[in-house]
Amino acid sequence: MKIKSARVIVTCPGRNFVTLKIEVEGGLTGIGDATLNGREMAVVAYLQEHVCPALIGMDARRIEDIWQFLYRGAYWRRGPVTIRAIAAVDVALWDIKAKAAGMPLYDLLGGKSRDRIMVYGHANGADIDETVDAVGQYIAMGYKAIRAQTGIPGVEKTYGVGRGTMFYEPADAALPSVTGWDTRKALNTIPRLFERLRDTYGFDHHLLHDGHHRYTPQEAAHLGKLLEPFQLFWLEDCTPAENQEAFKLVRQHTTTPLAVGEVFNTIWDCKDLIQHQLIDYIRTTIVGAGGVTHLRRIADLASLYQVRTGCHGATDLSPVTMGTALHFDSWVPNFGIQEYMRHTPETDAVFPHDYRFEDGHMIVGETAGHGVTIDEELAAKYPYTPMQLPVARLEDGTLWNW
Ligand code: EZ4
Ligand code: CO
Repeated sequence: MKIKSARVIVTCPGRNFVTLKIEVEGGLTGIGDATLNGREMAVVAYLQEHVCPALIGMDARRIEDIWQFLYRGAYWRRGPVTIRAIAAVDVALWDIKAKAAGMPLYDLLGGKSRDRIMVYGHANGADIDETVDAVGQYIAMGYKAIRAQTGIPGVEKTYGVGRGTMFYEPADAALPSVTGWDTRKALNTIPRLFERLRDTYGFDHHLLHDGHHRYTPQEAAHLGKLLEPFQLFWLEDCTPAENQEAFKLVRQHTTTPLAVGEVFNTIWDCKDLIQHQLIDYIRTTIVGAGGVTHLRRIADLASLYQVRTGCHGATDLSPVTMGTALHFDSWVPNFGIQEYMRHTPETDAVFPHDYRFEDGHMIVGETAGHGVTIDEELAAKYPYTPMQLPVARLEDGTLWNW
């Protein structure tokens, strides 16, 4: 089963997506997501210049060997650009293998461990009142788990607050826009938000919050402690994890469950966090961690320490990543939850798929492969549009973590 062609497709149905399409002799095709929000064309060049030419003639059945060839063979290991290019190849090859076997991908992985996938949606508002209303709307839509982010008085364009409630897109301008941050004001607001949410809706739903790397370890520990009475499902990215040891300080002060990993690339980024039981959920997903082949390795390590999965699922992960993640989620024994931000109707039309939302859960499709395709004619109608993520600055102008 020799690889005949490998092509990159860039499309912008409201936001940019990079997709790799691989065709093998005999005509089977598979696709993989290679989108890196705000840095899309770096992955396009990496694939077109350095990866696609080397794939031609390789045996598409040898997924593990091709993974090792692209990872070890590059000599320059890791990094978000490299790992997304590898993920795209890996997912396209799993798609082809599953199609050739006539099976949905989850069956190739070992079969389903569950019938449906619990997801969490994103509720947000300009202030606490609006956010409380937004959470109510998600409960009405059937969600069992909801992430809540609110505007913070005195903070310009707080992270996580959309300009409309449906389709929040942080990458909003050709050059990075400037947003604000103030930890004192956040610590004054976020616990009050969750107090209101529990007073209003009780304790039946899972509530989540994303700190988006803004707090120091001590501040994160303090926030975790303040949030304990409201029993969060998790507090995400409470502090940057480049120094994995930073989580020791947070962990020893709070029982609020901790999640991290949407910016991690490989098992090495989460090794200490998992081994020392400093986290409860690992957030890496298919496109961010080298595809099915490598994410499976991370999940197996995590399972030794009762750490569960919580795959990243923001709108900058294309429907190809969502579909593949749902197959992974169906199989993985130590599943925790799946993030689900709805894509726009334009994006859904460019990427026809067989998964669906029902009663707070996603239902994985039964089509052979990962169940997501691309309508190339439609994709061509939405040319690449430069968009970058914002930056964050403190009130005195200091650049902070966005
Ligand atoms: O800001 O994926 O938990 N979800 C998130 C996301 C990230 C975006 C960045 O591209 O933090 O919304
Ligand atoms: Co996040």
